[in-house]
Amino acid sequence: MKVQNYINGNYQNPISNQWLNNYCPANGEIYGQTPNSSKEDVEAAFQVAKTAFQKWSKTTLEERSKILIKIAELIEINLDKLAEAESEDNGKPLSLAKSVDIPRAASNFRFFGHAITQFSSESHESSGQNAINYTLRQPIGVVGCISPWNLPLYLFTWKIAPAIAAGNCVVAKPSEVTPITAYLLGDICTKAGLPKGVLNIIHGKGSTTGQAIVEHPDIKAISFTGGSKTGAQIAKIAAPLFKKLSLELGGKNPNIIFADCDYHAMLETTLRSSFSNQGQICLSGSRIFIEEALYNRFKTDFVKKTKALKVGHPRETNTVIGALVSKPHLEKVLSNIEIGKKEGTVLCGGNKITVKNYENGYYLEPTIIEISTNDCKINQEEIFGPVVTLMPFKNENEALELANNVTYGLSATLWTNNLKRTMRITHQLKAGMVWVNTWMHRDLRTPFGGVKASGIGREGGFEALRFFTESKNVCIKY
Ligand code: TXE
Repeated sequence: MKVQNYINGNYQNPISNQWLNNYCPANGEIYGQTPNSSKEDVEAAFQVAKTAFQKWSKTTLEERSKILIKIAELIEINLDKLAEAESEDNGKPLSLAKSVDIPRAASNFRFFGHAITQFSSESHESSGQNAINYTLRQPIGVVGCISPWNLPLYLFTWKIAPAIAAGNCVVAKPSEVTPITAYLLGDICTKAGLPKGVLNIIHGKGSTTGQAIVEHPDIKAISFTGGSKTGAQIAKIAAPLFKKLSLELGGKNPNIIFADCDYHAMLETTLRSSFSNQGQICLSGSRIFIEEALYNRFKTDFVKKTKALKVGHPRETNTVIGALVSKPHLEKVLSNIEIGKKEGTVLCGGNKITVKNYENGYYLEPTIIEISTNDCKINQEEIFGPVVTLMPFKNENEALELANNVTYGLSATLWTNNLKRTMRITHQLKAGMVWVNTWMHRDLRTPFGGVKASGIGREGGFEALRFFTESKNVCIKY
């Protein structure tokens, strides 16, 4: 499959005719090409977006809402095709793409299609001074959206939908590792009646295409999801250009388990929070801390259940763990496991798997490593694969210290039935999102984002609409 850029409602080749190979993680074969777009392509996209903005920013909220909801419907109609494309491109189980990734991409458009009709701004009467202030929230202009490979269409649309709902025009770049569903989205937007130039999808490497979007002086806001190092680099470029920035970066999330929790619900959910999507979710609970009294029971059951998880071709219906996204990523995860072998004890997994008929695919056993200190590389750096650590704790204070002692602060999960403890711990956890007795339970109205090295800014709900608008206070004396 040859991916093309989507500019002004048309598919086209990159101006420089530079291409990247696209690999299928399930079998390691090249199955297509993707543009490696240059500054010139980004400029072409910017120019049409700028023109489209004149009209799009003035459309009624109902009109925007209608188009966004139509895009959601077309994503749902094309669910099978999009899920198959996502699974082939990313290596994730087809069942996961069908039940999570693609439905969520549709929800993103439907949610922001509705949210924009409910978005309001403030008014402040200066009492006794005969003046009233009201806040105008106006679209920014042309904005940039850059997304990663782990949840390709899901995260791409999570940015694009609020950006266009708020009246902006967009230059968007999906990950060059997983470009296919973003490519297919262009056609869906055309069919839904999205005016030309409102959304432009440019493909290519981060260091070429992505950087050109960030460096563009007139793209005034960047919404980015990806690694913390990349986020830091983007922030460096954007700061002197005074761009608005939303950075959703990595995580090294603690999963704190107390002995008084609902054991079976915790065990099943912990399996998911550890290994869903091959552990390639920024919200994965990769550091598992267990109260001493429960430690041995949990360790035995968790290892047994993990060993039973079926690793296989993403299309097979009994596959729970598919292929990792790329060869370099598989190698990165394996090298972290090697470090883990020195820092702790591998309780299960740790090896590359050869799946019959797909010998060159990027398969890896789900891996559990037991550690005795939090101050080790595998508990401090994001691995972003099916690898978790186990460590016991003695009491609440120690659990909190272990959880917070890390440079990241995206999310945390707490398992307990003690209400007072819940309140104490949730207040003290240094994370942007905390789940209690659940994991990745999402409500699209809630703020999404992290603290510390996990980024700045919040996405989700009205937070996203605030990010994609500039507020202007108007003070009227009467
Ligand atoms: O991400 P990158 P990579 C973490 C995870 C992973 C590591 C590296 O630990 O192992 O990051 O993954 C674009 N200017 N996460 O290398 O490079 C890039 O093309 C502008 C966590 O794949 O950050 C892609 O579209 N853009 C994470 C996007 O940024 C640039 C999800 C993300 O790629 C750019 C993915 C630049 N200079 C990885 N360099 C999460 N939090 O969900 C790259 N890009």
